[in-house]
Amino acid sequence: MFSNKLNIVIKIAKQAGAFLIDRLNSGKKISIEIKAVNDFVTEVDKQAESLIVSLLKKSFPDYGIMAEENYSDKTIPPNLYWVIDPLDGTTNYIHGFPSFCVSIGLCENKTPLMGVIYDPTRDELFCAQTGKGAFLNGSPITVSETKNMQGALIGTGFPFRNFAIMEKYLDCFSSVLKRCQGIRRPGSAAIDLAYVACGRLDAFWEHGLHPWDCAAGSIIIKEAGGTVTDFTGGKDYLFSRTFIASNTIIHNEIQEIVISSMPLKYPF
Ligand code: 2AM
Ligand code: CA
Repeated sequence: MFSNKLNIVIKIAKQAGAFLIDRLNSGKKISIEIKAVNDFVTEVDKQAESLIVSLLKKSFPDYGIMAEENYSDKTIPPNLYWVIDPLDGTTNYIHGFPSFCVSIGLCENKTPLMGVIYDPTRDELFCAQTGKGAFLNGSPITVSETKNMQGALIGTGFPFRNFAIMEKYLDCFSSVLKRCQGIRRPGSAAIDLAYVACGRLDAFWEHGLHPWDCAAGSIIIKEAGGTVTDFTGGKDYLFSRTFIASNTIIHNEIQEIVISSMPLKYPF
């Protein structure tokens, strides 16, 4: 059903997901480094990333790599490149809170073409490829049909490091909360995006995301019929650090609310 390339990436994501679970269940202490305040990396992130990168390089030697724990040069690779988050939701993982995943996207310039998100705690594999639809464990998925914010369940991410924006974020949070059915913040952006794609959430917004948090999720949402933009409504959602996703129907509504309190351009 899927292309060879997608099948290979699915296999790699599942292998990395199994590694995350085995390591968590092994009972062995996990060593944690602090990258910045409230920004952690564990030896498990690094080992899962090495595993994914080596397997992708073996199958696709000509493709570039942009991976969370080894992204130093900050440039967009010239050809097709993999965008990898080996463990999205590291803080959850450290606490054993079951919302974390492996996220692998394939991009060309600023456009995602293929995406795989694997949640090993629920054995849920979300994937998509341009023009071929979006899937959860092999079955087609679509975004919700929720008609307005009043009927919507919304995902977000809180500021966790740069607290300069806190007041504006809380204003924004309050405006969204007053207009919708509820807000959820499980702590893995990639899983939140997968949930927009399959209709469990109707929309999602966050600032400060990196390409590896949202590359795979963006193509999965688009293939499921959703819309992904930056805060201005433009297409720079992977690199602008401002991100809104929705079921398309409520996109303008949530964008308007978000930008009524949040600045349009990052850094804020
Ligand atoms: P990460 O675990 O891969 O770093 C959403 O808030 C995103 O921010 C998450 O997908 C998470 O990706 C990242 N993040 C980093 N540190 C965080 C923290 N202390 N709390 C929540 N999210 C964090
Ligand atoms: Ca990560």
